Amino acid sequence: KKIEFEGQQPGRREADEIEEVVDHPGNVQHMNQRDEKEEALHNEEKEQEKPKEYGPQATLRPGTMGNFEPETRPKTGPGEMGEPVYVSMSEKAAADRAIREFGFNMIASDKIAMDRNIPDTRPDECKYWQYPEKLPTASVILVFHNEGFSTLVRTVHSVINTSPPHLLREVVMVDDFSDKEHLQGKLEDYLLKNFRDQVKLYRNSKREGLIRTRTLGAKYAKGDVIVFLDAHCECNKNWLVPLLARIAYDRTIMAVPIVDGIDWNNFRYHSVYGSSGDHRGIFEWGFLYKESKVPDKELARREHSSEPYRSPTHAGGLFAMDRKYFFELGGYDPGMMIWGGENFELSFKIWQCGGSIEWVPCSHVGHVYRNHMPYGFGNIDVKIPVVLLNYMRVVEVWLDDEFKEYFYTREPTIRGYPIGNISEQLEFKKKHNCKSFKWFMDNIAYEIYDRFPPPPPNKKWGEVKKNGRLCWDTMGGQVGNTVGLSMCHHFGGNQLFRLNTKGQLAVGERCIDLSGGQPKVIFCSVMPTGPWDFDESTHQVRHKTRGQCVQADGQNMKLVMAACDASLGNQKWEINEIQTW
Ligand code: LR7
Ligand code: MN
Repeated sequence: KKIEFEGQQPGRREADEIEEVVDHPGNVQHMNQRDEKEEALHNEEKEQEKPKEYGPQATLRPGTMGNFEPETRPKTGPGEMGEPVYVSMSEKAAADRAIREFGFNMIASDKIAMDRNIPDTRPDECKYWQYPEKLPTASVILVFHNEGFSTLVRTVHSVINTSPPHLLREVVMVDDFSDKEHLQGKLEDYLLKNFRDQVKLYRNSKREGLIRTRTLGAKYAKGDVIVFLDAHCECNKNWLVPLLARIAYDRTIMAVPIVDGIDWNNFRYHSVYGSSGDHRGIFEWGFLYKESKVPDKELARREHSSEPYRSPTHAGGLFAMDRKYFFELGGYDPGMMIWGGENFELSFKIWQCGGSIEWVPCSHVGHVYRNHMPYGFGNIDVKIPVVLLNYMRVVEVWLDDEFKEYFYTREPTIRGYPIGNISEQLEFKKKHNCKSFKWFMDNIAYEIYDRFPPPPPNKKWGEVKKNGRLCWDTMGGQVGNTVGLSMCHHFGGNQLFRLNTKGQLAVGERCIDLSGGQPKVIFCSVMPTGPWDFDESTHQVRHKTRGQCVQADGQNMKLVMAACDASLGNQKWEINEIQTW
């Protein structure tokens, strides 16, 4: 059985979050409606920091143009100006096949020109920033595994069309052991014919995963700055220069473009948050990546809304960094595998060891969010989800003990799993006198305290079962689902319930409370939910404010609420801790 790891499939990482914001192309959570007032209060308590100026190299001069703003030649054709492209009825079957194979509708992509125009999603002000003439050169690195042809190659065209030639040293492509026919000779011929030596193609001789492959790409690169992009991106006007300008100003800045959305089905290009960005990267305690509104305190450091702002973390795929600085930090932890968590490793390392991360509103790049992750992770001998292994390495190296505990409260089944050697990482941290995670939380990622309050310890956790074989199950875990009964699978996931000392009942990052008289999946709120209680002597699960107990409706594989009666067999539950490895 394939273990579906809650929320972690790429492009789907926030799919269950859609309820919070309907029109969200990027599947990234919006949290701007949450308690702004509480946040303002919190910020007032923090001492005001001195604003750091945008940098002596850049000035805003209304009426003049920026550095690389070639005129857009209007074109007609499918997908021009980022318009959606639809397939015909007769193409539908092929489109469905492509979606299964690549996570994108390649039939739609194939209709779109390699050099299509996309709408300029930047704030207007961006046209008037003057950037320095002398900037570091960039190597743009694209790592790929079994990507579709036109989406991959369109990324290359787009990078080259939108970058000033004297600043783009090269495009470095690294094939992570793809086995698709169209990525073999056909790709080589295409690159050679269209780009000659401007694009360099390297191939791994075994599957390395995106994390190690990126480090390899950085080793091959010759530019002063490395810029990573996913292999399905389209770059917007003058995206590169504002990133390089930040690194020229301070080489320990990781500069991150604002990520626009490109639809996996019709390739519509659109901005996710509006032009000025105004969201930044954070996380919850299970390390699901989240984006939320930039705190006012951070915005107040700037003079113009088109200026960069600091962010605790980044999504992972798109950023620019001084190449030597990347290696001074040790690159990515080579013990991390295939996919996931590397964004946190690099973010924490940068912040805690003296650097910073900035999101740059004048740099916009579109990314195709997949419908699902189409590839497997190859043959690796890991008994917990690979992503969790990666998180554990990050947690064990970069978090202080109190914060580590929040992670294991959220993921209790993996405690103690052997994660391999991390002595080099710990050594690095010591040698470079890196700051504590608490410093990072208090000074950089402080909104997380309000957004995702540290979880109280678990009082009881595990499968909730009856007769040894029927288990409570959130049936996919989406908010609004009623909790039902299904055969126990012992993999945790949607059958893993946690009752904490405050009486909250949680599954993954979600909570369970009564709604319409039934136990349902809800968004955990800062307000206490439940409270629930487990009676160790009668084995009943009680909702304390309702005064009712959870009862099995075995016929219908449902849970119902009923008057508590300890003599009833269908109100007796076992809660057993499980180890998934
Ligand atoms: O084994 C692999 N080897 C690879 O070379 C698996 C993937 N890859 C390549 C792949 O072809 C692609 O070019 O690595 C790149 C990223 O893989 P995706 O596109 O499948 O990942 P994603 O976009 O779903 O996931 C996000 O999280 C990942 C966690 O490890 C990476 O950091 C991705 O770069 C990251 N993508 C973004 O940040 C895009 C924008 C925001 C979002 C969400
Ligand atoms: Mn991607």
